[in-house]
Amino acid sequence: MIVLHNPNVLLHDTIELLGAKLIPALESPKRILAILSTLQESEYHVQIIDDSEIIGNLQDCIRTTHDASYIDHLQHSHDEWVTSGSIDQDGSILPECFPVFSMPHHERPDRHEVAPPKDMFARSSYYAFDLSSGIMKDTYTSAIASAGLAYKAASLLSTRRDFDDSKEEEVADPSPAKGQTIMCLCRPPGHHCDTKHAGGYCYLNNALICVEALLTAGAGSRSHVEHDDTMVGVLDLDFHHGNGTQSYFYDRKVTYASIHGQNEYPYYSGHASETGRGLGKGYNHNFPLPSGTSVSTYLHTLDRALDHFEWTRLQFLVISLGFDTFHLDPLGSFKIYGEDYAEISRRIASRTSAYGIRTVILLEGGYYIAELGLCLLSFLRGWKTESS
Ligand code: SP5
Ligand code: ZN
Repeated sequence: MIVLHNPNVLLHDTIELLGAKLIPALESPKRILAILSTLQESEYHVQIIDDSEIIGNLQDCIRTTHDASYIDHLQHSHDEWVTSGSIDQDGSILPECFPVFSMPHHERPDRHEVAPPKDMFARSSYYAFDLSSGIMKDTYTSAIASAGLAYKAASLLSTRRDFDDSKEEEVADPSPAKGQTIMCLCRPPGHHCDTKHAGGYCYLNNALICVEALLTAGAGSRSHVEHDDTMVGVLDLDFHHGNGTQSYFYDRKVTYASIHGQNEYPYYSGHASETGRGLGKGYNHNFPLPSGTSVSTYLHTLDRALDHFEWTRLQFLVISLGFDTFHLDPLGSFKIYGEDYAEISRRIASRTSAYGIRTVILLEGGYYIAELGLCLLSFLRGWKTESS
């Protein structure tokens, strides 16, 4: 298991409206600092990634997963607000007026066809869906660094030479023993944002970027492998449903399975009846669980979720991993304890190692900072007992 970090992820530090209070966002740099300090005392080495050497390819990949005008908004809106005197350099932009239309249904424009408003203040809500995605001066830099970790992991795993110096390279079926795993200490997280809306502390969807990078590399580097969506799957274990990831793959054969709090944020998605559409019908699997869910129910549900992946076709698994399922998390309501993450991890790794699946783990949420590092370490250790 390799752990990747980029110090630029620490720069983004903003505010949110939570429970009618405008507060420093719970999704803060302290989360990663806490994880790094726990890992420093552990047997795990953290590899520092500099995104300058991958930036061109990363930006191409981000343009396939996100709208160009949205990326431009993330990159330049803060400067624009500062230049016009609307905000201080150390301030954060929050949305103002969401595009909800006051006309009968048949006259209502499609949400995706509405042009961005000319008004600078209005654009902040055109490109967001809630008030927990403030934009400060370094938001774009951190979002790129976070996405860069996901992209780097994908390129390391698809260049099998980096890990495997045996002659396996030309063999069609990877040896089960060669399933490699990379954990990315991503921040900001990604699974709530879609192609053009920030929200839920997310700006660029790291899982989408990782999957697209894996699909492109898988198709490009090994000619006998078709660009086939079924070779990649996403398992989402954050407490909140990954609405952005689900919507992106909804009509594609990329398997998406999510276990999350029922009737919780982001409120309008995550129902078990959402199973995919068109080509993607049957590839989307939601497992909403009630408040107070214990680890035994959770593990039983995890086994059911894992049954939905076509393990013999799959080559890569991307895990959106949130520790907001922890019993003390301020945004979660499950009863999962630190040591339980080792068992959760072990159950996943027993499948990925049996089938030689290369895995990328992306950090999503988790806000109980005092034990965040221990939760993650427990997950890493559980993985190790199963995979090596
Ligand atoms: C990546 C991730 O975990 N994002 C989660 C963002 C959730 N933000 C909104 C949570 C709303 C909870 N409402 C309770 C308010 C009163 N305490
Ligand atoms: Zn979450």
